[in-house]
Amino acid sequence: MFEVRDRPKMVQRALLVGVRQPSRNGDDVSDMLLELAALVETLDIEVMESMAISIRKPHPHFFIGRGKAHSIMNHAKAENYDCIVFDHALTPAQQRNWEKESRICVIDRTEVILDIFARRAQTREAVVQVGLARMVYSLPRLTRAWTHLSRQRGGGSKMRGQGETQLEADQRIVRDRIASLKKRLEVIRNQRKTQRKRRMKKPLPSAAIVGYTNAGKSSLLNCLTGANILAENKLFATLDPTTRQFLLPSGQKLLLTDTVGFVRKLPHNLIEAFKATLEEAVVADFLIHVLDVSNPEVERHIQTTMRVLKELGADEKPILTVFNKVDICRDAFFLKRLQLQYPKAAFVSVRENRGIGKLVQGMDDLLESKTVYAEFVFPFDRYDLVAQLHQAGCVKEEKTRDEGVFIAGHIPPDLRDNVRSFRLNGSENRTSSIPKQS
Ligand SMILES: Nc1nc2c(ncn2[C@@H]2O[C@H](COP(=O)(O)OP(=O)(O)OP(=O)(O)O)[C@@H](O)[C@H]2O)c(=O)[nH]1
Ligand SMILES: [Mg+2]
Repeated sequence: MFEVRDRPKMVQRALLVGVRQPSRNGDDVSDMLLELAALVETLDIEVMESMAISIRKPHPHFFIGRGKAHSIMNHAKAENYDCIVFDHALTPAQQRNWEKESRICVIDRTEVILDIFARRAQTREAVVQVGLARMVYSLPRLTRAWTHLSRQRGGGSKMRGQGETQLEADQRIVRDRIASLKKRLEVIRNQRKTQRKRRMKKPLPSAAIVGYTNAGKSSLLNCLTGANILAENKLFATLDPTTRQFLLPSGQKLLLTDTVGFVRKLPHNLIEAFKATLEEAVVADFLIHVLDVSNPEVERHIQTTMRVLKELGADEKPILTVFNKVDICRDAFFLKRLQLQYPKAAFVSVRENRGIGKLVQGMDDLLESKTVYAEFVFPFDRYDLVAQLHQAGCVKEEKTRDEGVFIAGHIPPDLRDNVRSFRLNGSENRTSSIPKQS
C-alpha cells in the first residue's frame, strides 16, 4: 500500500504541544501530554520536550496566536527538533500553515494514532481498515508537496487528464484508492458476518473484552483461556479480535473475544473503519470492561470507553467492570474509593492471578441471570435437541425416563424457541434479563 504521508517515520526528535483553553472543561492538559508522549514513543520518536500553552480562543491560522506560534517554531529550530506534535486536532489548513512557516514536520494526535495503527496492522482486515482511515484523513491534506503519489503509482504527468493539475491528480488517486478500499472492506465485512453466523449456530453465549489501550485485555484472555495473544506494554498491541472458548465453573461454555483498545480522541475515521472488528462488542451478550487501576486517569478512561461504546450502539449491554493491575496501584485510598463507588466491580491482578476467581464467578452469575431455568422431557427421537443443549453447556441434569430424556438447565435465549414445546409446565422460574452493573 502506498503512503500518503510518511514523514513521521523519518523524524526523531519531537516537541509536544498541549493547548489549554480555560473556557473549556476537559481532560487535564499535562495528563494528555503524558499520554501523547507514550503514543509518540510508540512510533520510536524521542520526546525531547513537552509544553502546555493557554489560549483564550482558537485562532484560525495556527490554532494558537501568531506570536506564540512563531516563538514555538523558533524554539524548535534552535533546539534542533524535527517534529512538533499537537495534542489538539489541527485542520488541514492549520497544519499546512505550520509546516510552511516552520519548515519542519507538524502533526497532531490523530495522525500519531493513525500511524500507530498502520504499523500494528498485520491481518488483511486490519491493513485495509487502517489504510482507509488514513486515506480519508490525508485527502484534504494533500498539497503540491506530495507530488510523489502519482510517481509511485508509475504515472507521472502522463497520468493526468487534460488541464488537471498535479494536486487534482493526487486527489483523484487518493479518492479512487478510498473507493477501492471501501469495496474491499465490504467484502471483508461480509466474510466476518458469515463467520459470525456460523458461530451463532453453535448457540454459545458470548462476551467481549473491551477497554482503554494497555489495560490488560489480552492478558486477561490469555490468563483465562491460555490463548497466546501478544500482550505487551505498548499502546494498541491488539488490532484484531481473537475469540476463545471458556468453561465457566457452572459448566456453562462462553465465547470470549479480545478487542482493539480505545484511547482519548480516537479518530472518528478509525472507529468508523474498525466497526466491522468492533461489532464483536455489539453482538456479545455482555461486555467485560477492563481498566488499568494503576493509571490515575482511570476514571477518564471509563468515560472514553463508554463514549466509544455508545457510538457503536453497545452501551446498553450489561457490563462487568474489571479494575486490573491492583498489584501496582500504590494509592490505597484511591483504590478504596473506587471499591465503594463500584461495589459490583472486580478488582484483580491478571499478572499475579489475584481476584480472577471472583471475576469468573461474576461472569457465571451474569449469564445465569440472563438465561431461563427450565425442565424438559424430549422424546427419544429428538435427541438432536438434547445434543444442542449439551453443546451450549447449559445442561444441569439429565435422566432417562420411560417417556423420553429429562433435562434441567439454564437455557440461553437463542435456544428457547427450539425447545419450548417440550418444556414441563411450571418449570420455568427465571426470566430476568442481565442486570446492568456499574
Ligand atoms: N503490573 C501488571 N501489569 C499487567 C497486568 N495485566 C497486564 N499487565 C501488563 O500491561 C501491559 C498491557 O497488557 P495487554 O494485555 O497487552 O493490554 P491490552 O489491554 O490488550 O492492550 P491493547 O491491545 O494495546 O489495547 C502488558 O505489559 C502486560 O504485561 C497486571 O495485572 N499487573
Ligand atoms: Mg491487547
